Amino acid sequence: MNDFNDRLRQLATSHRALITRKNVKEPLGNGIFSRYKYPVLTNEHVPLFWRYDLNEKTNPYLMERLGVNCVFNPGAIEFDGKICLVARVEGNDRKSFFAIAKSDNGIDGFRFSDYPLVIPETDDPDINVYDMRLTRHEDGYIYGLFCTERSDPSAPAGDLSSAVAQCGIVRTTDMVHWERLPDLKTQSPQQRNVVLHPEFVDGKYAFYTRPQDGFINAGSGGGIGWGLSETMNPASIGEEIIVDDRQYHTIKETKNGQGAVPIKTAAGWLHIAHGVRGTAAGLRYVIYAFLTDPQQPWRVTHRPGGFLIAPRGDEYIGDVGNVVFCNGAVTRPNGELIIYYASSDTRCHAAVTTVDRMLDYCMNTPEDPLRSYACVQQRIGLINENLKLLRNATGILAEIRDIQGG
Ligand code: M1P
Repeated sequence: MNDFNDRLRQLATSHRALITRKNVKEPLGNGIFSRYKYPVLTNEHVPLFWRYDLNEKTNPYLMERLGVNCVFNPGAIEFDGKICLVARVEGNDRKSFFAIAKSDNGIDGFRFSDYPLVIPETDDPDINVYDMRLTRHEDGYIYGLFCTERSDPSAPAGDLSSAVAQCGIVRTTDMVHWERLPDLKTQSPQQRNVVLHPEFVDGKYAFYTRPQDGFINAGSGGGIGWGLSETMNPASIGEEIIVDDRQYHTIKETKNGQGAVPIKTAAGWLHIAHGVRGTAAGLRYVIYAFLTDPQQPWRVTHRPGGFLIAPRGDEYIGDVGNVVFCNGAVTRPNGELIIYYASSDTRCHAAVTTVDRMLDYCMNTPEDPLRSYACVQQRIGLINENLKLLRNATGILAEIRDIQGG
């Protein structure tokens, strides 16, 4: 066998092993959700024929010709009995595009379709597109709202980094053909993390927005916003109100954004979002949850304090470290909820829970009391109740008391 064929065989063997690897649920978890051991999608899941020229004549060294740097921030939806992730695939050239990967169970066996998604451009071509949220709307379409990024025309000469982010919109009925609609119009100079609510509100399309002054900085803006549009083609929001503001010395001090499409439950809309704060090592992105009123989805009813998911272990490492980010979740008919999240802008993971557990989490986890002293009081309340229970306990509860020598 020549070198080319030998290398080809090795590539095929390791790719097959990766795609068919069974995922493993972590043994104990925190009672709220369970992580899975392996990422569900990585750059190595991308088909070999997207990356290599497989013709020995034109690629005798069997080099990667169009490498893929990372696969992250997937939108998620169940379609035709499969869990579909529309992932942000970033080539070695830094441009992102969308590609769909499907799995039967949503935790392993994801395979990309043969081609990436073709997202038509508007008259003002996108330079970069990313982070699609997939909403199955009651009007019958599946909408994909994503970030479209273009260079900032008002940037001073020589500034090749300033950009304008806005919300691009596509829709489909088959997850194959995507119709591009005009970008969402709002009064904010920048928009990212825009999500379409799945139901009409007052007969209008409803959007979660994230108004902000700059490309990176929220400035005087920030917070998860809310606005209505009469139509989707075009979609245009006048006034935006803030549903969930950022707040001093919290996990969402710097900025926050709606993540997955909110999930309708008996107790209200379940939201999974991200919060960002500054640290000496740069920004830290975590995932948090909250609940809004069933009839008034813009009104928060429950705010469990702190983060739901923060980076752990290898998740800290990647192109943009200390980041977990969610823009897709899927509920299954058995009540299971799979939260898809990416770590450090590099790879995609699944965290599995149920809607019931998440409601318990949202409704019974105390709010962030916002001051250290108040946090201590909050914790003393929990300790007091537990010690009362442990005082005359037997069995495993007694064992827990005895571990502390009490
Ligand atoms: O790099 C972290 C994340 O940064 C952005 O999120 P936000 O708009 O809240 O700052 C997005 O570009 C996201 O894709 C990225 O994961």
